[in-house]
Amino acid sequence: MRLSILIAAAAATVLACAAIGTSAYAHEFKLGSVEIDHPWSRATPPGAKVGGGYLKITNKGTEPDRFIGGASPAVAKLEIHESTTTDGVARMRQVKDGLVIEPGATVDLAPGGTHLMLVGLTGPLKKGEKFKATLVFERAGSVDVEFAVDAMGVAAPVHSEHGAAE
Ligand SMILES: [Cu+2]
Repeated sequence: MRLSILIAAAAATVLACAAIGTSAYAHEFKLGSVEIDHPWSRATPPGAKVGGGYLKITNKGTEPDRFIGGASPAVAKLEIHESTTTDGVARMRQVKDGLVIEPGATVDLAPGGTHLMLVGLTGPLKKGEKFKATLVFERAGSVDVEFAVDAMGVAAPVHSEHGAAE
């Protein structure tokens, strides 16, 4: 069981490397029936201790999976956060049980909504840089991805392979 997860993770890494090889931002990762599109983040001001991580996760399988978190050398902790607005006050809270992704569903972690919280940045995130992270799913296992850092404050990823000449 553990070995098969390792093999799957290795295969996913190779796939991801092949994708990165074709274009700086051809940016998609796959692990079993889970597809991860565009992990990205925003540049942070000097001294900032937190940042946001954004991505789309699609479950192409026939069973629900659960995104339970991850880790990155760029931060002390990666937490899944949910944004809510109560009485006009925006708050975030940690999603401790993870996010269920139903078969065929895509979960969009984006600014202003559910997101990954990068807690305890080891240094500022700079536009144009990338950082590695491992994302963990209950069924699919662990997948290594790279987050691309976009400009400070952008609402959506500027980089995209969609619409690029191929
Ligand atoms: Cu948050």
